[in-house]
Amino acid sequence: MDQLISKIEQYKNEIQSSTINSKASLEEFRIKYLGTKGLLKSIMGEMKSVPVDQKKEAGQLLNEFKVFVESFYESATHLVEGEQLNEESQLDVSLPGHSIPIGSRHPISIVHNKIVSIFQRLGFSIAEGPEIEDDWHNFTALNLPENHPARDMQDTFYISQNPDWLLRTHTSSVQIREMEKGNLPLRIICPGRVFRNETISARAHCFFNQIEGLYIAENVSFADLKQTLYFFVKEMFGVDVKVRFRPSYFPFTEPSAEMDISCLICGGEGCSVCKRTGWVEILGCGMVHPKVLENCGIDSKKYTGFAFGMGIERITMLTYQVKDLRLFSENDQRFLKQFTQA
Ligand code: 2U9
Repeated sequence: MDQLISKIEQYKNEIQSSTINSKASLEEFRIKYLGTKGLLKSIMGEMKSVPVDQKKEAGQLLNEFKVFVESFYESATHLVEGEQLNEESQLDVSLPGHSIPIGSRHPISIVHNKIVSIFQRLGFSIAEGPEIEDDWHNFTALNLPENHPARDMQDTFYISQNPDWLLRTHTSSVQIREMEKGNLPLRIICPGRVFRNETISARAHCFFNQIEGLYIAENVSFADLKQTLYFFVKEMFGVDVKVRFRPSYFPFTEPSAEMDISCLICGGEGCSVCKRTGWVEILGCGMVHPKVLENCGIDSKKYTGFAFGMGIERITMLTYQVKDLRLFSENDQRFLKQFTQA
């Protein structure tokens, strides 16, 4: 009996100090203690040689030992299976996390944001309006004569259900809507997408983005227009860039002008971008035509105003030397990821 007790103690110590950390060592343990030729079976066999008066006590000890071995095996199995699971899912909580790739801003958005923030600093607020317009807001109110080529089906997308509806050809229509509200003085910029019925090429597209500006108050002069645009050019392109105005014609402004800046590529020396002239055109502008003011119910004797308009794609192409306008709407990652917010 004493021999049996000391054997059980010895096995218990052995089991407690054993390390089971793999499927192989778990199986080794099972065979050694719980297998058909295992130690549990053989120690149970020793009951035969225990004297009758001690059989009860020996039976209890052996049963306890059996429960001990089996529960040890069970816990070891859970442990090994848990580790196996971690290995399979390759979960290592000490590793640094996966970085989530962040996109980059579209070049048109970068330039748009920069232009908008410059005019906001001058006190202009943003106004928006519908992309589907009526003839009045897009053409008639802007003093575009009945026979003007812009009204032609060749140049404008009309909505087939209603001959009065069209896709706006400029954001001037938004400014007409703001002027009609009658809250003067008015100082707004209108960024937005506009549509023209053009054959798509490297230089033309059927839609593009514009920013137009409008300032209406008492005593607004052409000098105010020039100073506003000088400030814009210095902030946008830097203090060394030169500016010139050329007389022009638009039905909605009188007098009208186009503004050039010295070429950003060659600095005015002459290159392929400026077609060897040293100058590139960036916007059109002028004093709002009195007829346009009157069309919106504004007294043109009391109020005057200036307006300007520019294409964002054109400015973006000049800034980043993009040679093909189509790249802006093709969503090619190789093109888009090159632009960083300056
Ligand atoms: C109102 C009155 C006048 C906005 C103006 C231009 C000149 C101009 C073009 C630049 C390139 C359009 O994107 S583009 O093709 N724009 O040259 N825009 S004056 O004049 C207005 C606007 C609204 C009520």
